[in-house]
Amino acid sequence: MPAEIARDYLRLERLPHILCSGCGHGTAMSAVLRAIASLGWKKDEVVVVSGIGCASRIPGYLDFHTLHTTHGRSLAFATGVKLANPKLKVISIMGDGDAVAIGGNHFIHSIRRNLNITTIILNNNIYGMTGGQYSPTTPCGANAATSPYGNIEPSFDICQLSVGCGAGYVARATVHQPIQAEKYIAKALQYPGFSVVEVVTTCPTGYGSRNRMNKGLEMLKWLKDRTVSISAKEGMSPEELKDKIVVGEFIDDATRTKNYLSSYEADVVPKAMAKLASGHHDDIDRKPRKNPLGVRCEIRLSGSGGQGVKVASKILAKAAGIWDDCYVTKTQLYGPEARGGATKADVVISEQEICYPKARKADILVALNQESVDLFVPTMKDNAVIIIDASLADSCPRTGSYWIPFTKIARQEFETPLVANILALGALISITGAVSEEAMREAVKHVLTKQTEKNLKALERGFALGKTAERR
Ligand SMILES: Cc1ncc(C[n+]2csc(CCOP(=O)(O)OP(=O)(O)O)c2C)c(N)n1
Ligand code: SF4
Repeated sequence: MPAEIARDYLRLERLPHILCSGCGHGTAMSAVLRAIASLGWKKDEVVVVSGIGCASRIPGYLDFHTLHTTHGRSLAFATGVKLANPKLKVISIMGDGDAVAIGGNHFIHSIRRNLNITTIILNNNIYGMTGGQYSPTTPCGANAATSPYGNIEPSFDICQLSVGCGAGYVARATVHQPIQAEKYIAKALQYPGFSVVEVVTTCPTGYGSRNRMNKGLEMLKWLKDRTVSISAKEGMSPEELKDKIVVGEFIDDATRTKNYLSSYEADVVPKAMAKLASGHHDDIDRKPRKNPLGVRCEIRLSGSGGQGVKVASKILAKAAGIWDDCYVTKTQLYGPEARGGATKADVVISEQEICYPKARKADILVALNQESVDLFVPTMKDNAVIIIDASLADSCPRTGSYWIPFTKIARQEFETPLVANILALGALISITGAVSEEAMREAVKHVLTKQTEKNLKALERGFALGKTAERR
């Protein structure tokens, strides 16, 4: 690769690379870089995405925006990037296992959507990184770690698969012909829809060593001997074509410009805007309860794991959605946070369809311990209603909060701290009116099928606490 391309486009500090001696992936990477350089693209406008595998390590060496994601999911991430910012030039580099085994479904459906993404598949006919298991492109009869007596499955033809799925630009080259690979990649990068370039490459470690080709050079010769061009293929019989690698452009159809984004702009956006303008946001005849806090009300419940934050959020969401007939979403933490420290659950209640399900800057915060006060109060709206368990917290950066000793009252009056969450819910409702009291009673009965009477009592007590709560 020319020195200036290496200097400009490689993360030199990441070298030496992890690829084995004789691995063809480096040759393929150089072809990608030369193709990008030939187009004069700025580094900041290029995003290279990969999954997992030796091929997928390549973006780590490239000085663009790069994403190293999960095995087979490269195109899911690439789709997200493209939808979020269609101006970016999105390239997905994958191995054959990544693209057409575990990621096969993503591959065919990405082709169907036809977003402007260039997919470069480094096909070494094997799972290289994990030790040479056979992949969907391992030739029938070839040896692999998982087919020591020869692979008995027929192999996928990635290019035929792509054409069959409707891709508009599909080409194949090998690392024995890197200039041809570069040319196809450059064309694919400029193609206005989903494009696929398969670069057949060498893996002396995982594939060659099991098939009498220990060295990269032997594998290159093997590629050379098996390669035929599309034009040469025409005059060949099926027997002559057996085990051959057909290289060339399988389709180059620039008329396939309709894609998910253009259809979304043309067909979905005008209809959605018209619906919004008409003020009619739903086909169902809903009559959501009017929320005193506004059309969209965001509530964050927080505390430590074990304080019943999630159960409380479930009750609140069900009350609003089922009995108050509102639109509602509930999201919560599931991670290690939920088992200790501060945990949270967000409930969004709205009179209209909810586009974004999490609290951005919540209107109401219930904080059942000091850690959640410290963490979440700074994230709240300026005039948010803040309700704090005064038994487990003693300071708050904002004045005007409601301080009620839920846990202490729960212990004293109900002989268990476990109803503190229900007391807090009751107080939240009588202070804010975010959900009707009737709806809350129904939701408590529905969710808490054990100790229902005790919990209903706690809810009523919570209503009363809210009515007399002090602010400080
Ligand atoms: C969900 C999941 N399953 C399996 C693996 C193990 N794994 C890592 S790489 C790989 C195969 C990679 O093969 P390929 O995509 O052909 O790339 P290569 O290494 O040959 O370049 C597998 C099975 C994983 N990381 N994640
Ligand atoms: S295992 Fe194969 S694909 Fe992976 S680096 Fe080594 S030669 Fe390349």
